[in-house]
Amino acid sequence: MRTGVIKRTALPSPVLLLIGIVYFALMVAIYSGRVGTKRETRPQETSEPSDPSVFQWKRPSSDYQMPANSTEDTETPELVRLEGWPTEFPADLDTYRAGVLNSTLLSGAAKHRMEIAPWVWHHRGLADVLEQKSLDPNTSIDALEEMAQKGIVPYRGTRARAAFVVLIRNRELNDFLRTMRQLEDRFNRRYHYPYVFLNDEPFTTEFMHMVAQSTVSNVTFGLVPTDHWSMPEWIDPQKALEAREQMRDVIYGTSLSYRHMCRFNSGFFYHHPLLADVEFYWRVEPNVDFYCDIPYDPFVFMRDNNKLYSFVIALRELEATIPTLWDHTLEFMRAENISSDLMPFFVSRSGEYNLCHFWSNFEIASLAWLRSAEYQRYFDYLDRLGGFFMERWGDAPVHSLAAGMFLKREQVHFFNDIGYRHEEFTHCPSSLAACQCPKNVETFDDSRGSCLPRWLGYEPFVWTPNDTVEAQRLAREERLRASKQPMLVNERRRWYDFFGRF
Ligand SMILES: Nc1nc2c(ncn2[C@@H]2O[C@H](COP(=O)(O)OP(=O)(O)O)[C@@H](O)[C@H]2O)c(=O)[nH]1
Ligand SMILES: [Mg+2]
Repeated sequence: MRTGVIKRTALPSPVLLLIGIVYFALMVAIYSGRVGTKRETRPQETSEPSDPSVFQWKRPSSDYQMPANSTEDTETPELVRLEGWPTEFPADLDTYRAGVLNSTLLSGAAKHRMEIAPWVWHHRGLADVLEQKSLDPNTSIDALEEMAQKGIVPYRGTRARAAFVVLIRNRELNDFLRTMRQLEDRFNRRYHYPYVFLNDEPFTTEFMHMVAQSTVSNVTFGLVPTDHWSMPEWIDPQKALEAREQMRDVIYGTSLSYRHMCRFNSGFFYHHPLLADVEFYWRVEPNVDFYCDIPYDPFVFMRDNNKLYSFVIALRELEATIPTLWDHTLEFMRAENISSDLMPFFVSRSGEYNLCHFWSNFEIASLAWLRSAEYQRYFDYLDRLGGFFMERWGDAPVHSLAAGMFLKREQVHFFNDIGYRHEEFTHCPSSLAACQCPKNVETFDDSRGSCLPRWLGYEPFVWTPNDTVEAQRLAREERLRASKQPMLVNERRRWYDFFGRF
């Protein structure tokens, strides 16, 4: 051994010096990207290891660990506070939250923001970082080179102020990652629109890391404010429980959380503080499929063509979930003197709601529309009636009937070219080369229960306040007659007639 050491140290010093210089020059060349492909491509902002202590003390502990064999590309994504949001909180977050909720100094949006702030986390995606750098002449070549190496498509258009909005539970992570992969591959890898994730419970670290790792777009994680996810004081919890018990045979009939979800999607999500700057949203659910390439920007399409609402699947609602929704909607239309050229799409000859609705698990729509005074009045009216809890009103028929009242036919768009599956219902235009429709799966378009043929053949004509009065008259007559409708519907209607309101 000793011999070897002596041999090495015995090399003539000019040779050592030369090797040193060559090695140094080679390393400089590699790291500055002039030689080979092994360049350090991660930008300064994300190459700094995040400080796990900053992150972990503020959230419930999780036993999740990033995989031990994490490579440079799968390093723990950095989660940071959103700009302009509070950054420091007391250690006891439950007490903090209760304090905010009890505060009489705060109200509305400011209160929601304060309440959820400790659970709001943001990950700045690499696409955003590099896009920013590519705009600066000093860094643009490096940024574009890095994008090319990492397969990040540079975006040079004018994006809409838009985001994907995902209401989701932690346990649905894997189902969402599948969906997200498809959404990225089919569309967002070229556009890098941000994602906003919402949950009635805090997101786990695992959820946030895995999601942030699965896209180069920006992602933000939030919490639903308490008063957007609780029973209002005018609902009697005991009566609501009994109502749920009565709906045992209806899908999600006994679920309280499902009702919170439907009410949140009907009347609150568009007020969430994380969506304050967003103009168009694309609602995405876990475990849905996207089958077609989307080579254009649907948000920009909506914006530039004055579209306010869109769908891919339209079908009939289960009547047992909305026994009195139509009666109340007619009442609202009468009170508001509504005329509309879209409402006839939703009404049968006998003046009844034909149960058609746009399936809201896919939705690209305008938040400004949902925030409009008229939409809000409709939601508030429905909410006071209690049907989100006493029946099981879904956000889909609520959005659809609102569209029927407040939108024109041409403001609603059918995205025929977006191949999509939710549960067992699929819309996939096999005629489009950009689509990979699954074998042996029928597109729902022409099936029984689909409202698409009606939509395609619908020629707008104006629904007037007189039509509302006539529909109410017909509804009263119909109810006096022995009805063939499901028992639950009749029972509910009797209940409604008896109590007037819940
Ligand atoms: N955070 C949270 N999300 C929910 C809850 N219930 C439903 N969701 C989400 O709301 C959406 C609709 O729920 P889903 O179970 O798919 O209902 P369906 O599409 O009507 O069958 C999905 O994105 C779910 O992840 C809940 O209790 N908490
Ligand atoms: Mg679903």
